Amino acid sequence: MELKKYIDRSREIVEKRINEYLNKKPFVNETLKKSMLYSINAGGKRIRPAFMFLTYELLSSKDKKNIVDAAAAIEMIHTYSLIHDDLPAMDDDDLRRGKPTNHKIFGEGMAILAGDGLLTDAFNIISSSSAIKKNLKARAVEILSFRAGSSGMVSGQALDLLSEGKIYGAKEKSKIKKTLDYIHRHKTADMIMASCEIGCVLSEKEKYYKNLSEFALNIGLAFQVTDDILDVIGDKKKLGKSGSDQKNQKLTYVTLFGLEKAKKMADNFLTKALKNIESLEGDIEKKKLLKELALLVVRRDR
Ligand code: GRG
Repeated sequence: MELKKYIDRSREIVEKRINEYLNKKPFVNETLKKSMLYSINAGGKRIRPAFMFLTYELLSSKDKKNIVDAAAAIEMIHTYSLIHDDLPAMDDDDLRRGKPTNHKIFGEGMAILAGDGLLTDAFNIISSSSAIKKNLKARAVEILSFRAGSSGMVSGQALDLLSEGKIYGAKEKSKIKKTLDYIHRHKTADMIMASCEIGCVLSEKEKYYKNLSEFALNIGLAFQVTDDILDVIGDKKKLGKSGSDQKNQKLTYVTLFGLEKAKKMADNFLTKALKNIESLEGDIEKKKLLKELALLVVRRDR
């Protein structure tokens, strides 16, 4: 199977499941529901569900549909993080996925609540899943809450916020690099790690957990360096966002090392990631697709 087809199919089943879940829920407030659905249906790449599904199908002979509630949960948390990231108190962006950001349409208060709703409902969709075994659901929730929480994605975002506009002296380069590594590791890589880790746990092949966790860490780092590069040289139309790193005086690999070195760094992370899964035994076709997806992370244009 071709990778594009695989991603399209993954996107289709995850979007269907989230819409079905939110449409079935009793909502007293239609505006809140509209605001949540607006960002869910704004057209994300759905890379995290694809990583989760491929990890699962590489290690298990079962179909990805069995874990759709877990993939939906990861995308709901990812979408919440983008809604909050775009708020005036954070990156203050007007465009996301080529459309006005959530707060531009629904106002700041409703955008905060839409994010809160998606974050909390993510844990509900997974813990109430009838398709996933009880003990595996508990493991998945443990991983997801750890990676998304205050030692995970939120801690990366917090350090990112604290580093904005800081002026560093020439001698501080190694300290800045450490700060930047921490930000990328948590703000971006943690959710990709959760995707592969949960895919592995649900396949019940925990012996590969470490390999997949390290693979996803390297992919996450490659993903964020590529994001920093695209923020500078990417086609804003294709990206669907305005590129706000410079405006926000963001600390990025490009501002710290320059474009060429940043590109080499992304390639190095990719090489490390591919090594992490070299020895994995499983479905050969899915392994090939997982490697292609890893490559797409650094070769993408949006
Ligand atoms: C707790 C108030 C509060 C906010 C938390 C944690 C957080 C907000 C934000 C972090 C989210 C963030 C901006 C991470 C960077 C990762 C990144 C490059 C996201 C873009 O991911 P893509 O390219 O997006 O996969 P699409 O639109 O394709 O889904």
